[in-house]
Amino acid sequence: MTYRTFIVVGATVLSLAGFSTAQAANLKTYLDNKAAFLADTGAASATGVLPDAGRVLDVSIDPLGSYTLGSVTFALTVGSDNVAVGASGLAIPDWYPEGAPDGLNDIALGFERMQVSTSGPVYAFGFDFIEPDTTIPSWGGTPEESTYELLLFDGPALVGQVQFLGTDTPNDVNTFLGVWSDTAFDRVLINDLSGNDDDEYFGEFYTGTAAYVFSGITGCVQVNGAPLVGAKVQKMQNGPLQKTTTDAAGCYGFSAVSGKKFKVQIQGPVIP
Ligand SMILES: [Ca+2]
Ligand SMILES: [Ca+2]
Ligand SMILES: [Ca+2]
Ligand SMILES: [Ca+2]
Repeated sequence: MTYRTFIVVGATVLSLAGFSTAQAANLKTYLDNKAAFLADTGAASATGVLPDAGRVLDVSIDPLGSYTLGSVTFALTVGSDNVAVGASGLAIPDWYPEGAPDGLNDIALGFERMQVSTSGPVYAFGFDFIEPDTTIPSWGGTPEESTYELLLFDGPALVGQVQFLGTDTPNDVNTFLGVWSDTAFDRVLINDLSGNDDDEYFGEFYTGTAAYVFSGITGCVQVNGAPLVGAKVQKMQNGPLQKTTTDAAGCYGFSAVSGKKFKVQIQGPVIP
């Protein structure tokens, strides 16, 4: 391994042979802070108050089906099996004993994986959420800490991804997960990475169209088309050296960049 040096000026990256780079979305995440999300982003409810619609998506009936509520459309993805909005017509009278997350109807899934598309480009996306542990209903499966991943897409292009660790999300109380991006997106894949069908419940979804303004720098690195994962990255500028590593998508980020000229070094293999 050797250090290949990328000179970065503003958002322009001069890449070397064998390496390619891309600008990743700069993201700000919100966990258990809905008030700040709404205040910062200007987002509003996209779904409105959830209706009591019952099972709206079922892989055994129509794997390609969709369900539109307000300005968002829900669809199944690989690994999904069903989505219910409220419990009307289903054998179980209510999903969550407390009527959470908002005291009204909630959204429940078999395996917690689905796609949520927006009616146009958005920059802010979030939802009411509850992860039951001691309060899980009898039909909710065996509770465990479930880590959630949100993949933000602009059409076919993945523009950003965030994770909310199950150990970070508070249990048994109403909470909120949200993300604010400086890059527009129009659909989000929500994945419970545990692969467990233990229930988490969703409330209203919120979207906003004001872009996040980020003062730092991020980038993604590929080597011969594959993400460069776990590579050491350091940023040199006036002040202390900042270090990080690339994530599973080959992306890295530094905050608090002052001025426009700095140098980013990424450790990667020598390309023959
Ligand atoms: Ca869980
Ligand atoms: Ca949790
Ligand atoms: Ca789950
Ligand atoms: Ca479930």
